[in-house]
Amino acid sequence: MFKLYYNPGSCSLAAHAALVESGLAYQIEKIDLTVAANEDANYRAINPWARVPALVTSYGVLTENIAILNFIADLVPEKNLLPRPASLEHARALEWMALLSSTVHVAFRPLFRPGRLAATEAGQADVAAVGLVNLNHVLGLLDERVGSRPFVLGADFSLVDLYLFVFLTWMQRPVLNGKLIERPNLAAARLRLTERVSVRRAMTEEGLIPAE
Ligand SMILES: N[C@@H](CCC(=O)N[C@@H](CS)C(=O)NCC(=O)O)C(=O)O
Repeated sequence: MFKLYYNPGSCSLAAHAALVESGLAYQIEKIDLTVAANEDANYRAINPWARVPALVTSYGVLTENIAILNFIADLVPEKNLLPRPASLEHARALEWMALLSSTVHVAFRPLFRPGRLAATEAGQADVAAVGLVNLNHVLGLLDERVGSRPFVLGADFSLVDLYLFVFLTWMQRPVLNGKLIERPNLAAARLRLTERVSVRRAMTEEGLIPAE
């Protein structure tokens, strides 16, 4: 039985929906970032970096979405959640995940957490303004790259789609209301993925949408 530490709607949603896709048995425990529960000593004992997701497995604790998504996919190869290892397609999936983790995720930070990047109100406003220009640029590149394919990797669903979905939902957050340039491919991908059973179940379990 796996245990996933998550915060509702955070990047841990990708790992959560991946667990649903896998059919593996899991429990979830909320780490409420709005009250800094991630800073508690109890949680730091699980993940000293004080971040979600963290997945407790019988082998130990695993953090970082890229590692968790690959681990889950490897446990259920028959489900084809990621392309077969040692193929160009698998490398392409890793390329996507690295891009999402190291470029797309961090592009939201100046807007969501300007206080981490500047101490004064004026400084934070500046960080948010510059961050918004960069975020719009990054989302433009992402929109082009996602294109109109049914799924990120082409014809077939993969866990990369779940990871992408997180950032598509972040684009809807009130703090970004009216600030983002329209991105039709990303909007279409969000609508498609919102209908996926694993996504709906994970979102329901996190209290983001009502139970059906
Ligand atoms: N690269 C990490 C990022 C983890 C991360 O930054 N998680 C955020 C939520 S999306 C978090 O726990 N933030 C708490 C904090 O920064 O204090 C991953 O993809 O797992």
